Amino acid sequence: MGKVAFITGILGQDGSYLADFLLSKGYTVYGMKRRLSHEHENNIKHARDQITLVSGDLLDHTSLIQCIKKCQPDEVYNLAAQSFVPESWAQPVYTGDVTGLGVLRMLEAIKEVNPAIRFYQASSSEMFGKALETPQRESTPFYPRSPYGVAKVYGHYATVNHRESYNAFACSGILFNHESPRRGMEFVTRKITNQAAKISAGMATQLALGNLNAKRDWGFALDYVEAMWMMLQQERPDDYVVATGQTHSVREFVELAFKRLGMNITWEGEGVNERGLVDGKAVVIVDKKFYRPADVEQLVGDASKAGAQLGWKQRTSFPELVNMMVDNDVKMLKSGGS
Ligand code: NDP
Ligand code: GDR
Repeated sequence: MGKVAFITGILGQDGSYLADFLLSKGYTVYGMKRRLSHEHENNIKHARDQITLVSGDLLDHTSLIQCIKKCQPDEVYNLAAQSFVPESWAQPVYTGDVTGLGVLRMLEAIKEVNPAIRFYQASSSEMFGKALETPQRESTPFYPRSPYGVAKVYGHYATVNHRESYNAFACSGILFNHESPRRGMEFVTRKITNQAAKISAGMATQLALGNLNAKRDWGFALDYVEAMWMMLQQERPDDYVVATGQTHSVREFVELAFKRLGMNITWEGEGVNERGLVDGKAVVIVDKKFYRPADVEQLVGDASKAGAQLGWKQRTSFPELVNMMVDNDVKMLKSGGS
């Protein structure tokens, strides 16, 4: 008999790729979906008939118990979160409740219904924040810089604590930024590729961004969901960093995206006055409103533990990722999407 997986956050970027990956491994896949005023099942529409959606919310402990009872999973992947960092300053308590306490609610639901279930927690490089060493590894101390990062640290330690207190098979995957054509439009990579595609098609004239100097370790989401699965197939539960080991600035991402569209950017000015020019016209501008109260300036991960113990490796390079996202947005615009 194939295994059963229950994925929270299945309609998001990672949840949808993980569902594809687990279906290809013969899993029965259940996903949790909260009640929203608008349906948005775009990311899973190609596999919709193979996935069973159940109703629940990380804010509602009872709903989690009911979900676990209904699906009887072998593995739970907790990918749901309020995951957009800037929103966590606008809604700090809500973010703490969903992204932090929500993890504990799920762990407690599993303990109550079936403690043998294997659990994956979607932890984040944002926990390293103002990084205390470079590159960041499993032993690097945390220094979160946003209410989101603080909530993820809570979720991480709740996971570790259930492992140490109750012998739970609970793993925390500390994943660095990973992107894809399914990335939400508000995150910087997708915002860039989508707007660049529009500019190239004559449907927009400018791209407004915040901190161009921020550097991230960007990988491809499909490569990363494999690491989540690998963690739950080990003999013993543990925590792992998943990253590419390379870091690039937002500015570099912009340059590559426009280059893919045949536009070469040159830069002039500094800080909020910096502009990216194509043929003398400012196509990239800086807008203060996209600056954060406290930013994470640079992240770069050391995934050697995941490489040595899980056999995980990155398959998609940074330029391949940028090109894939740009090409997808060009195609989407041509077919009438936005
Ligand atoms: P997305 O924002 O694309 O997906 C998050 C999902 O969580 C959404 O489908 C959302 O549902 C769901 N969700 C939000 N609030 C609740 C709630 N109260 N109850 C139930 N579901 C809820 O995130 P990603 O796929 O990019 O990331 C997956 C996880 O990994 C997140 O926890 C994120 O914080 C973490 N992470 C992501 C990284 C990345 O680079 N992508 C890196 C490191 C960690 P709805 O569709 O209804 O809004
Ligand atoms: P991040 O991703 O905060 O790292 O969190 P995001 O793409 O939002 O920002 C990355 C960096 O780009 C800078 N930036 C901008 N960001 C956005 N969103 N919009 C802009 O216009 C803009 N201009 C510059 C930001 O200042 C930042 O430094 C993501 C999420 O997926 C989290 O859930 C996850 O935990 C981490 O990655 C790892």
